[in-house]
Amino acid sequence: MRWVNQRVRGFENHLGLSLLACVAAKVLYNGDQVLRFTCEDLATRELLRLVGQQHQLKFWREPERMVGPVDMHVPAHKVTELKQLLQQYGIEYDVMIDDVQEVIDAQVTPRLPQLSLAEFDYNKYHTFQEIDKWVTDYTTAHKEHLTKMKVGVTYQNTTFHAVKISTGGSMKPAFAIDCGIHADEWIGPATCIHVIKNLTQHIGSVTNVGKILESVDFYFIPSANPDGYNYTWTKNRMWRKTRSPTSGGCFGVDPNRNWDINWSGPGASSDPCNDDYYGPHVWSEANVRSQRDFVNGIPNLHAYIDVHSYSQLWMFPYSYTFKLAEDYHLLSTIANQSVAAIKDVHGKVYTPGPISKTIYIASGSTADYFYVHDKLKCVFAAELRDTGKHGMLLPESEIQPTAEETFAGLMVIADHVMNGSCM
Ligand code: 0X9
Ligand code: ZN
Repeated sequence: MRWVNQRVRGFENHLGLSLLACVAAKVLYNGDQVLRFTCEDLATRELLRLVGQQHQLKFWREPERMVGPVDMHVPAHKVTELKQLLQQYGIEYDVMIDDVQEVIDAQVTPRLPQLSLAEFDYNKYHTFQEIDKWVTDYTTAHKEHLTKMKVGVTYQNTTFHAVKISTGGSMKPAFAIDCGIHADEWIGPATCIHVIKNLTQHIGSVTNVGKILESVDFYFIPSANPDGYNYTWTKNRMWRKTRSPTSGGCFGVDPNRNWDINWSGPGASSDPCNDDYYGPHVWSEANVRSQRDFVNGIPNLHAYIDVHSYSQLWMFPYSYTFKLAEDYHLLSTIANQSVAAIKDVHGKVYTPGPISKTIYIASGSTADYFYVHDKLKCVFAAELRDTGKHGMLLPESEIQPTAEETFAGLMVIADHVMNGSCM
């Protein structure tokens, strides 16, 4: 389970919204550290879970995960005490990030707003305003093949958009991709933008991607949680959820726990202050409803991928249960081919497998909804770079290589859509 950001919660509870707007302070992470635990035994993991719960710490990689290390975010004022405690228990760790705020500050190099195509630097992270303007300008510049489509509105009444790429014709199979449903996973939107550009540049080319574009329509939602994403730019870089007010003074619902597939089941939290909060009711989040309706309206949809970070995983349903998907063999074959294609680009190793067994059980998630409700055969959920050196705070220099390898992984899925395996 994820955490409750104690400082943010206290801050918002006690000051109230109006005053909060006046002070407009940013949450700072000076001196906070991320500790990595590599031991894989269950007893240590359980102990870490309890320590985290007791001290209300956020895990960047949770002890509940099926495989891999545990990464724990320790606020500056708890670093000394916690390290002493770990020493007492004899639990070894490495300091993965020495000062979280330093890494946050290093992620965005100072620059002017980029609100035109001429100004847009693809190797930077962008605000929602810049992303949405890019969507408008880029689709206009390539209007023969690209269309800007309204997905819907958010709780804060922000309209967000999708990009459709089509070389024409009708009843082509479609492949839909969303990025950025979790606000703090900045590499998602940046990757979606790169992939749209890369695909557009391949239109008409005598390559396999050119061929795919002749027979498959693509739909991208580059920034699926604009309220939360805006908040990561203005107030709290580590914000994950939406921004709707909930009971108890905490804000936001995990938009990847709010879908009508085993909603409120295992791997989701009933605590409105928890990062995995499933919401006051199913479909409580406006952006999630918008995404559902938009995707359900895509004609002839054959494949879907929900793009997250970090951990380098290429997964598929189920997420809410350990039960194997009915299309396990197909999904596993495609995922294996995707990770091989990804590795060929920059040598990065991504792990394929069912979501529940590769990461953890999560109920009410995007991927399961489209797999079960829309009966799509080819549904995936990816976790992009890295494996924890920077985590969510991936440097700008890694945007392009991450996008390139993701492109290769996505083209494997698109190839299967083209060849009819996902029908
Ligand atoms: O917990 C999540 O929602 C995902 N991991 S993350 O670190 N990005 O938060 C895992 C769930 C995978 N995605 C879907 N089930 N769609
Ligand atoms: Zn995520």
